[in-house]
Amino acid sequence: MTSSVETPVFQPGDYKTDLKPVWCAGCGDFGVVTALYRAMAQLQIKPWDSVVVSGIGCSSRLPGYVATYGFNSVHGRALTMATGIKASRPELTVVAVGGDGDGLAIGGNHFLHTARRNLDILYILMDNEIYGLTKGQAAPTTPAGDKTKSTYYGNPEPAFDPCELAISFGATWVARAFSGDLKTTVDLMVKGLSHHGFGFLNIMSPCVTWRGDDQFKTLKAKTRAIPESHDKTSRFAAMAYTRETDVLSTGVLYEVQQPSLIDRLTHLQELALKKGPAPTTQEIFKNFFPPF
Ligand SMILES: Cc1ncc(C[n+]2csc(CCOP(=O)(O)OP(=O)(O)O)c2C)c(N)n1
Ligand code: SF4
Ligand SMILES: [Mg+2]
Repeated sequence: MTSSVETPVFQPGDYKTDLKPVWCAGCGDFGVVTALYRAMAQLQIKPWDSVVVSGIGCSSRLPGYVATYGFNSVHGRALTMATGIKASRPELTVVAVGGDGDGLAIGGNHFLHTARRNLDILYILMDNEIYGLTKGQAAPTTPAGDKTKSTYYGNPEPAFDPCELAISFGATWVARAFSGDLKTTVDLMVKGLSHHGFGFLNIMSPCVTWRGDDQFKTLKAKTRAIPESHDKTSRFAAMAYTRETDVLSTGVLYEVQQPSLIDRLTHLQELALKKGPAPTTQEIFKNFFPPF
């Protein structure tokens, strides 16, 4: 007899909501949400024990399509919401999602600080190199020289690589995918969801409306798997993959084990408890500040 433990309870379709995505036909974000259903089913994540949170943008609509708890919050604040949720309910699986504009422009500051805190959150960035929802303005990942709705004569600003930023600021798991390659995207989501600490998955996800069909074709032609021989624990080796121009290397760039913020806070709490009750405000003032 097969025990119920061996039988998967959740199928990918169980994570779908009744909402029909309003994304344009051919939008890369369809691949991202499909991959998330499959990854969650592979890990048998309980919908009632997980939260998917976002900011604002086409990509940020994703929580509405996933049958977990979810929150489509304020522009650029996906990670602040995720931080609050994880800090107050560490037992939950917390996934933050959104676009390059949301996470790297208005939300850039929060990206850095969430990475350095190493909270146990998976952040999935749907990078289409444009502000899709607001009709095609240049974003921090729009290549220099590209003509967009806001850069008619070509983008004068240099782009940056989000993975480079994540590694620099202390993310402990950093990977890159292409939403047109479903198998690799699912595999990376499973790994990212299983990682302890802040995981960052940058998914190149074409915007067919504001970047045209060429973006899909170009990304597909550039995509290569990171070789097995890559030393994922080396920052130096990982950084080399963030400086590529003609190639888009997909896979895990960087992976190390570090205590998360919750681990560090728990440790401090244990230390404080060992030393007896927490000091009163008067005691703190007496010991640390000059008399007043
Ligand atoms: C405070 C604030 N500023 C600006 C906006 C307008 N706005 C909404 S989404 C967006 C950019 C979306 O781009 P991105 O995050 O890349 O998502 P995409 O639509 O490309 O998936 C902007 C500027 C807003 N909603 N709130
Ligand atoms: S505008 Fe672009 S990012 Fe937005 S739904 Fe359409 S294809 Fe996707
Ligand atoms: Mg975008």
